[in-house]
Amino acid sequence: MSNRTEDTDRIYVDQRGIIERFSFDEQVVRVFPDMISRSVPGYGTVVEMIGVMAARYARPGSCLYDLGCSLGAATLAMASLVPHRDCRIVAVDNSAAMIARARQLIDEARPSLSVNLRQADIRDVAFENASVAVLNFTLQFLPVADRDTLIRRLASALQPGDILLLSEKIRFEDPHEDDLQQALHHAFKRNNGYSDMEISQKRTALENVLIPETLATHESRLRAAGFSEVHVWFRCFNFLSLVAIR
Ligand code: GEK
Repeated sequence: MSNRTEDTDRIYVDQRGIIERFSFDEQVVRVFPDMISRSVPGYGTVVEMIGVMAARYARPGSCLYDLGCSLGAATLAMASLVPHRDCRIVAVDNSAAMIARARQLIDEARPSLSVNLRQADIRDVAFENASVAVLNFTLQFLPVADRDTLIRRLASALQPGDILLLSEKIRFEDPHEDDLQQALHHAFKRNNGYSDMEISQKRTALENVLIPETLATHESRLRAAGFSEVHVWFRCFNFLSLVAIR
């Protein structure tokens, strides 16, 4: 359990009459590292391995895209492990509060690769000279109708042998397994100090904001877009991470 510091996520501790749609505002940004590590099983491992995989697949002189970068955790993992100093990272998030805080953290970290931080919607970004694209728990926040287009645009920006790293919360076709995996995820959150009320209020706030799809849907979208291989390299309960090779 983490200490009760001012950076601890207590957003849903008190019972609320009305629960507003979840948004990545200043209140969330302030507690984000604590929130995501207590809510997403394996988050630290996933971020670290994004660095490891980017180091293996990044082509010299190319761009690495961190899409929905939040505070730049994946950006910093890639910057510290990718050996080609002429690679550039483009890190994009549409939350002004996230980008402002990410800028401070990235300045403080003084990464050895150049980082271009942009406040933009990832649906509007033109991908140029890409060899690695990261969607680390971001695609799940796009309207389902917009997901095929983004994945197709990424596939056509990447060259054969390049990679897309896609991490998502997923749902399961079988209702029994879906209930079970959700219950296990909630047990993980309770073990990290969230109360049943916090878990349930956050869940309500995320309804129709975070829309999970099945692994089969992700796999078929990636293949239809032109990725030749799709591998699950990490999974814990209803969270997984895929590497898709162009
Ligand atoms: C990490 N990748 O720490 N355009 C740009 N950004 C968006 C969009 C969009 N359309 N929709 C949502 N976001 C990070 C964690 S968090 C995951 C990613 C989570 C951004 C949103 O503002 C938020 O910062 C991020 O996607 C999702 O490795 O909180 O579960």
